[in-house]
Amino acid sequence: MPSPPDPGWLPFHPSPSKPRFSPPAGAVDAHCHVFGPGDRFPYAAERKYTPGDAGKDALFALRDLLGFERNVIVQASCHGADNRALVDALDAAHGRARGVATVRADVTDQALAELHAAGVRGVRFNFVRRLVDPAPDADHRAIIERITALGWHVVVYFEAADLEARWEFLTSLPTTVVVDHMGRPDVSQPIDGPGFQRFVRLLAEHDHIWTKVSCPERLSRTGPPGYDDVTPFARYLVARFPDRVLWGTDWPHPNLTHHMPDDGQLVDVIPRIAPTAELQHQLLVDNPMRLYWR
Ligand code: 0GY
Repeated sequence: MPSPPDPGWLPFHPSPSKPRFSPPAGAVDAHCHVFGPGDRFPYAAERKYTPGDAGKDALFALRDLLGFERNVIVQASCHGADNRALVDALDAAHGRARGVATVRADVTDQALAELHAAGVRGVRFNFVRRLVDPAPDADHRAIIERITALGWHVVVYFEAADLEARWEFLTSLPTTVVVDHMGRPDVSQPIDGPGFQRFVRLLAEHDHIWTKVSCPERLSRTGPPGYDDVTPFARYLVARFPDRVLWGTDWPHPNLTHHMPDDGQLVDVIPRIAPTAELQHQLLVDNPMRLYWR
């Protein structure tokens, strides 16, 4: 029997609006997930939350509604290192999706080759303790040794408070490193304050480090529809690092407790953080294509 979602779990928006902003042809939603369905792809025993199912068909319908052409599907912690739901979605996307997997240090070469054939182009290291018990860095380094030959990169998720402790690790990696959700800044603090500027320095001094200017719904205190307190942070990063930023919906938005975003409204934030057609094209097409469809 699949487990029911956690009490109070917020399901994804049942009828997102059609955005007013039309993404450029070939746009990529570079951060989204698939969950289950749990009766076919059971959630991991070591998971810290049980989501409601959010399968590939709903994801692809959302992609089409929002005017995107491609997805990058990121393995979420609730599936642990069992990437079967991810691979199933990649297969069904017929080349219109790539994946970021979670693997353990003892993953076999054959398993990596199969993930690559399915469309996986990176691994995710999650350091958020609410979501996982982080693996030791020795494990991360062992995984990196295995994936560099495949041309993969690393996606990392951490809280702003952990940046200092992770600095040496992140800056020493030989691959491209993509930091999820702008390193989760405290947006009640000023942009030119020490917290956010430490993150800016990480990118300014290390051009192998990229970031996703995603997830205003997780970071905002002012909330929808405009997420006005988050947009200046994202706009700053897009202006400063236009060739190292990615954007994603974060559908189906796990672990939100206050509101569930309308994904159409999230897309309408894009022209406010990337105000010119050129910046929009870099953010939504050129950068993700360079990283995932080479
Ligand atoms: C996200 C954010 C979250 C969850 C996960 O792997 C995950 O379970 O990343 C979160 O709860 O902040 O990017 O989906």
